[in-house]
Amino acid sequence: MNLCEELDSDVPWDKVVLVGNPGVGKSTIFQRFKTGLFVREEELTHHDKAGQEHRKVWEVGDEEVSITLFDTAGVERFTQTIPPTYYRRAKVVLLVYSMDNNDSFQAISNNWLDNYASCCDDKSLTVLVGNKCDLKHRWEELDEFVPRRRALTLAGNREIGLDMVFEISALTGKGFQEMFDGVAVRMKELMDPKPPPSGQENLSSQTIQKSGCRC
Ligand SMILES: Nc1nc2c(ncn2[C@@H]2O[C@H](COP(=O)(O)OP(=O)(O)OP(=O)(O)O)[C@@H](O)[C@H]2O)c(=O)[nH]1
Ligand SMILES: [Mg+2]
Repeated sequence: MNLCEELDSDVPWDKVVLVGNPGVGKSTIFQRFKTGLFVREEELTHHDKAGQEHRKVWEVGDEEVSITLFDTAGVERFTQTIPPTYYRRAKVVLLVYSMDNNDSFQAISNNWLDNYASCCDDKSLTVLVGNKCDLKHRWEELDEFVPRRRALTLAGNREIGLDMVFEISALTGKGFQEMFDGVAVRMKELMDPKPPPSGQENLSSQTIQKSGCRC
């Protein structure tokens, strides 16, 4: 077994990673996935902040899909990057921005999208996640807010399926189930692809073919 294969054997086949600027809510999303609850920042232990993974069988309809979700250890706070090993062989990349923070949205196209492209699985799924949608009702009083149409435009420009654009709140749980349902269904398709009806393109399919290194 060469070094690459050896490293690969440690990577869960159902790997889903959370990526995005500091403070967008990655750890809060992770905690809701793990516990089903909103966990306040003050309640996070050192262990929680050290980067974690958690496996869960997600039920959608009568299907069961295994998901191992990864959270960063927060190095992006200091370096604006996440080490390639974090993305290694990921099946799904959840690109998270905070809906009340334009910079975090800009960083998706200026930084994160190009950061991981060559490092995850050959076929990986990119998902755009606008977190903190609970702040939407305060839109008028907030200095900035990222409207859904901007996320849809970005998705269109970067070959991300429009059905993989979600707005959620890790605080209230709004949109959370729908997002993981959508991801789970698509993961199932990735693992068990069905051919499109003859003569038809599978328009909903937005698997991005990656090339180059498998870091
Ligand atoms: N209003 C609101 N606040 C949220 C939501 N999700 C997270 N937060 C808050 O946003 C702050 C940052 O959340 P984290 O989960 O620590 O963000 P992170 O992306 O893990 O940040 P780093 O680990 O520093 O990269 C915390 O105070 C959270 O409680 C949400 O959906 N709505
Ligand atoms: Mg965090």
